[in-house]
Amino acid sequence: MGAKVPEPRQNDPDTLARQIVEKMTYSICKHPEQARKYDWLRAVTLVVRDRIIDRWFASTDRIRQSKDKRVYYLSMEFLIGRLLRDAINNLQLTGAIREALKRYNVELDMVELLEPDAALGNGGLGRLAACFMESMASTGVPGVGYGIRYVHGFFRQEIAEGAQVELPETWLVHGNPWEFERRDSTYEIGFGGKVLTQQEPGKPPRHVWRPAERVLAVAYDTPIVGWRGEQVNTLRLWSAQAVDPILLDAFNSGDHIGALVESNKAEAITRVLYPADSHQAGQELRLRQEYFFSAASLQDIIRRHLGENDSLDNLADKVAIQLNDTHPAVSVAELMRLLVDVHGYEWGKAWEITRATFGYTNHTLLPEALEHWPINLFERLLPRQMQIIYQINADVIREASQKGFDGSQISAISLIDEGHGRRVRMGQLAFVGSHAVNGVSALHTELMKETVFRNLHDLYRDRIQNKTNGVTPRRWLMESNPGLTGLLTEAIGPGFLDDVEKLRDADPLAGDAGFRDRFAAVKRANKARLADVISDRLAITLDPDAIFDIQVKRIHEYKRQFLNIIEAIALYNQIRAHPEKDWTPRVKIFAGKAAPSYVQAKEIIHLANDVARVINSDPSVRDLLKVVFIPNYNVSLAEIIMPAADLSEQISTAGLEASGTGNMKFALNGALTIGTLDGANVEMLEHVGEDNIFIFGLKADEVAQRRRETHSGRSIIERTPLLREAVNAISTGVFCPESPARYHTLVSSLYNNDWWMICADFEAYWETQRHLDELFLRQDEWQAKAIRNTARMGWFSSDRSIREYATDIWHAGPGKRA
Ligand code: 26W
Repeated sequence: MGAKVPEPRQNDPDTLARQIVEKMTYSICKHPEQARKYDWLRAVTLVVRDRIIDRWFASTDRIRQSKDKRVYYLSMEFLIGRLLRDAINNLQLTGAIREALKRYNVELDMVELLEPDAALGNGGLGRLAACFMESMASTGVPGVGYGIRYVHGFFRQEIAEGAQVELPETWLVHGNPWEFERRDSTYEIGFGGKVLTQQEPGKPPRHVWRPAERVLAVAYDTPIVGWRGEQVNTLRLWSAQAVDPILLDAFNSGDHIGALVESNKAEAITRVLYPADSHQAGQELRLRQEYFFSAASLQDIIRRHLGENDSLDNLADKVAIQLNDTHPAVSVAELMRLLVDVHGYEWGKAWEITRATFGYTNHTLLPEALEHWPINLFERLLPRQMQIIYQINADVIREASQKGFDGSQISAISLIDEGHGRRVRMGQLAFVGSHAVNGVSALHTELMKETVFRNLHDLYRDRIQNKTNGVTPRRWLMESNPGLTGLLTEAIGPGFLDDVEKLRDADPLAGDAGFRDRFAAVKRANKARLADVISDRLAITLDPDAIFDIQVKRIHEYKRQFLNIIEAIALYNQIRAHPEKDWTPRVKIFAGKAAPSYVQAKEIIHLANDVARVINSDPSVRDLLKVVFIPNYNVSLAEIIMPAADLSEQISTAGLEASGTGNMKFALNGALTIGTLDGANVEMLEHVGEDNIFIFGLKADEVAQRRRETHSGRSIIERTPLLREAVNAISTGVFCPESPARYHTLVSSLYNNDWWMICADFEAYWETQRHLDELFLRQDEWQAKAIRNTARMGWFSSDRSIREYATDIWHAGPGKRA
């Protein structure tokens, strides 16, 4: 029976003000006069939440009654950030709540900033999942996100004497008003034990897994509000709990600590997010996390399906499951186990259902980031799933040999890597278990076909397709840049709020001097806002009229923050050597976290801070150059940074950045891009046009070629004075006189193999930067290009990405009603 849809609540400031005070009184138990700022946050959140709940019920009912196909997005990470502003914006309550709070002398912006970030992700992959959740709700796709409710999200970064220090993150300490615990959606998850095989004559053997350990998965639901509140979807995160919270026998015999061992072990599964996005951790706990959330999600999906359907025969008609990288890939084996062992399906039929249900998105080609698990660990933890993987593998290998694949091709296809102490290859498992496999930009998808999945692509020619990433324009334009949103609304009308591709209407305004001035004024205000944040946090004063040249993202060698720092040093040297020249004032801003175990990445952070200290305190620079490293980069900081950039650094070694999404956020907010032909930069070039983006350096095939030729940086350093002087300055301790050998390893990597092509690309990068210096002095031209970037970035909305997934992979969503 459908719940009655409640009367819409009044959204005028009077009603909102009254309700906020009501919450303050009866839910928080404070008199408004005694209320502290966190009480206001809570009261406003509760008022907004009530409105969301009404719509959430309505959406859930509508989807259930329509019997439409549902989409389940399985992801180890959801980097959602704050939710209040997103909810208020999408419900279009911003003005009314601001007004309501003013009556109590409270600023909405202040209140919004008190909310902790939900940092349940590392970087690109997790943030993409968050944009996709918002876009599914906004485009009317009935989507549920499944993930892990980490008690500690991504670590907090501090910089102490220039170096990264990791501190635990504790987003849940003050409670989380956005989540609802669902005790009635609790499942048992098994680990270890053995597999019993029952053989009846004339029948295939039956397998029963008897796990040695059991853990409970408890659901926590968070509403995800779509644009204009028309649909509210669910993000369901799993939390681990012990089946027996206290071992009574142990407790009664006086072993009070021992009585808690089991619950500690169980709860450890969802305690902390692994902070590495480039190296496989390879730890047992990580595999436990992966299986835990996959198995819980599948049980939940099947239970819901069987509540509405007679059998699992039509699972793939009603359910699409997207695997966000290989982290949930064990789901392929688990669904096979559920279908065959638990629901009695014949193997071939089960495989057909499984493949038709899953889709797999690949987000990286870096060999060190591809997941593979030692067979003995896998077998010990998941014995039945291991048997199933062997059987899937046998089928795949048989098919390949029948099609004439040779030994080396078959060993590349195999789900088992025989080379490195026998391992399960999760990429191969996800690939063969899915009907569609996608890359996240056009270039990345082509490289997938040529590299990691070359042989599987030969075997299954139609399986790989491209789905270029996108970002949600609600968070990354409307909410983070209200100034620009207001200006655009005045200039081209509000149509772009519903269809961001209508930003195109602003394109001709690049030729309108008045509009250029207003566009520049918005940018300047955003730069001043960022300068204030930097002044508060770091006591560094910035000139908002300098070029704000920004690189914010995870710190990784392939992303080449090191190249950017070397260029800063070369510029520093030139400014001092040629004080007579007309240098364009520039501020180089960095932010990002390094994986705690990634030594080189941490050295790069240290170097950025060392260089900043020396340059910023050198009077001979006369403020023509400043270098800033902002600690603790996260979603909320990104919301302040993206609108404040003149220049966006997207300078990865070509062929290595799968897509990038920061590149899109910057350009949407009117930054010009300096970048390589990598990831989605390639498509950004096609959309904004070559006059409006600044591409330099080796292309992906040239990088691959040079690597085959054992290219070295030494000869380039020796013949390039600018580079040589900069590198010498680092290696002689100019930036760290207290410890001159600090960057020895970093520098020798340049001389030896220059694996990341920093030396190879230095000159092209330097020249492009100097060209940009000149361009910035011609503000009319610069602003015209910036406007064209904003106007032409509409295609990079995650609404477009989601519509493509819905049409080509999921066969679900509006227009695809079953
Ligand atoms: C197993 C350790 C591990 C953890 C996370 C390996 C790899 C990952 C992620 C796949 C890394 C990641 O976030 N990749 C990024 O995904 C973004 C969204 O598609 C892309 O825009 C980035 O280019 C890509 O680096």
